[in-house]
Amino acid sequence: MKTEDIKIAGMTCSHCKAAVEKSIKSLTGIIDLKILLEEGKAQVSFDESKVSLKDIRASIEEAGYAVKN
Ligand SMILES: [Cu+2]
Repeated sequence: MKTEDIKIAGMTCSHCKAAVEKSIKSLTGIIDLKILLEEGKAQVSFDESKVSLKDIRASIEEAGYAVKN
């Protein structure tokens, strides 16, 4: 298992938070997810054999938000 902090631009309200959450959680292999709205980041724990950081970044972008790292 790996845990990464991903910085996300453009999340301004609970709706944004929910959209990002839903998108990341739709991936297989996500073990734990915390979205910190005020800090503009997501703390994601995932199974590296099932999903990559690249996939997670892509899912955030699909939800309409930019990944900063
Ligand atoms: Cu919003």
